[in-house]
Amino acid sequence: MSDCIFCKIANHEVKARIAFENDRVIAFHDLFPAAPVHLLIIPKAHFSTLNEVPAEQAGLLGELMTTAVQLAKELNLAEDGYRLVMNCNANGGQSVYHIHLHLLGGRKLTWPPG
Ligand code: DGP
Repeated sequence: MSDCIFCKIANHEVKARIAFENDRVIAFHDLFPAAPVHLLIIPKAHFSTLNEVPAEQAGLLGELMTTAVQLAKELNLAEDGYRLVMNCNANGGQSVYHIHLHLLGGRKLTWPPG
């Protein structure tokens, strides 16, 4: 998607603080962090929302999750805890239409979110 900011980050056309990358997934620091640690883990392939991800891509969704857990461990969030969130469409609070898993940690997070 030529006009997608997260595709541009995945293609290294737009700068981001990258925490992890492989052929399928890239993780980078959120520009507007909502917690002391706030990373976004995205697939390099473009899917606008979770609704567009076919069942055959369940493995890719799983890799977003396992990447987030690995990063949480590396950043010493695992023991105290952290939150993984994926927002979908307007009511879910999605603002960037390229799926992304938020990894939030480093402070006590309230529940439910607003
Ligand atoms: P969501 O509301 O779930 O769609 O979250 C989108 C997140 O993306 C939000 O926390 C801010 C972040 N974000 C938006 N634009 C950029 C950007 O250009 N770079 C980075 N690193 N993060 C961005």
